[in-house]
Amino acid sequence: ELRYPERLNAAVELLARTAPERPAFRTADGEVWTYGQLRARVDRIAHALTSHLGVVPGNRVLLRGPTTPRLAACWLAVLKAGAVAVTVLAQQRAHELRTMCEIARVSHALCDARVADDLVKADVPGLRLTTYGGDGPDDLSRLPTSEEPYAPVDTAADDVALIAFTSGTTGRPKGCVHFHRDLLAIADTFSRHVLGPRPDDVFAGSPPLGFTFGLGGLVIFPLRAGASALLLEQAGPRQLLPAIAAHRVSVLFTAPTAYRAMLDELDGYDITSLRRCVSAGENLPAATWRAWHERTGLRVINGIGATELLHIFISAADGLIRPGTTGVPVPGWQARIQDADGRPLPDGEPGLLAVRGPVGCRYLADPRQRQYVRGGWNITGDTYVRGSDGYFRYVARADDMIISAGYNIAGPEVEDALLRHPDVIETAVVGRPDPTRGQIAVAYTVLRAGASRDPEALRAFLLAELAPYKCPREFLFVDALPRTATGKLQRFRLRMEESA
Ligand code: 3SK
Repeated sequence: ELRYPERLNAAVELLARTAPERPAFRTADGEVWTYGQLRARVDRIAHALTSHLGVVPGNRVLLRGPTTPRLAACWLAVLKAGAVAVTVLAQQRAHELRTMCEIARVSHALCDARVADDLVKADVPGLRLTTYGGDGPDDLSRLPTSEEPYAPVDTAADDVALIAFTSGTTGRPKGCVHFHRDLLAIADTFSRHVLGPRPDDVFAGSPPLGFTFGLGGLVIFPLRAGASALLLEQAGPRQLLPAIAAHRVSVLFTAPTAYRAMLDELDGYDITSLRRCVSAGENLPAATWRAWHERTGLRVINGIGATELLHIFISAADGLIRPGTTGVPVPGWQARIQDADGRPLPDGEPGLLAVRGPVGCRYLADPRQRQYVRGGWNITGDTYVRGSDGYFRYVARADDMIISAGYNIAGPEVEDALLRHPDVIETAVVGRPDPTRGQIAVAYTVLRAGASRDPEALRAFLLAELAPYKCPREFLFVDALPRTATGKLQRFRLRMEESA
């Protein structure tokens, strides 16, 4: 069981232990911030927040910008000042920002000067907006501050430190409230027991800091381990490979689609520095795991996490990995499969994934809390099955099951099979209402450039891989699939097209 002192400030904990000359953050163009420099910058920002901007403990401070050391320093300063960081994505637009500011009752914002326009346009009543990295009169760099060490606010372990938003794949955003101790708990469970970071590790990856997958993987885990992180403003598959090679990245956090896309670009890059590859955000198809392993010799650590629970709670590493499964509950977490009434189901039967552990879901003033937390378990909305070996295998999001002529078809299983076809880059299989069968399966597919758009070839391929009832009745070829700003597939958009 994790035990933390009653008084705890997560930023102090993350910054205090590492020697000042050690590197903390790096950038693509070679800038290095040591722990000593990071501490000094955090303290300067914290002074400006409290003495000049009037931030007091408990105030909610919106943070928005591309992934940079400055953004990470602002996040740490907000926590050190006892305020609450409200993290959003740089891609979110004025209307979404206004909604999130209203939900979280944001009083102040620190925003990268390059993306401040949307926040200005959001016109949030009473919001005190300060930019960073710019040269306007309201930029942090212009505010009076102090070079003295900042005396951190003596927060309680269960004072609120973070409000992270999730819209899932649809719907009004939900603000998830997390405590100071939660921020350390994710490092002391998944990172410590599954990842096993070392002080000389260099972390990097694609998820932004406004997504808790990125906040954990690129700030909390490296700092907790005294390691460093390469913070990339552009972190698509095309930028990741040269960055890994140039900066000798050893721990990579990205999503299944990026692993698949990087496979096509690997030639010419030395990625032998990598020792850990983490995949989350979406289910990792076994075909992608195998292809990456064959080409690189690396065994991807698959994981399922949620903004509600901050980070990954089921996973496995090294020899414990079983491709095609997500893994087992991370030490400190429990998981089970249950039916819609909360009754546990036997191994081998698919049902709702229920988890509990050191971090729990607390939506800010949202009735959907009652659906997510039931009988002390967090119900993530995923359908899983647990094997007799205790491994959890993803079936589908609970609403991604297609029921066709009485057969249950899990879209992700068909997608996994399609991804084994050499011409398929990405695919999503969804249900279309059908007068005789209830629903039929339809496959939206992105093919490699130059591949022929031949539905019969895909059908013949699938019939050799799957039971015939699982084979989509229709194949549609598209240039891209709809995704959220954090890269999650938006099946509901395809379903809407299908029922229109
Ligand atoms: O939403 C997710 O899929 C996720 C995965 C890993 C860690 C954190 C999150 C939110």
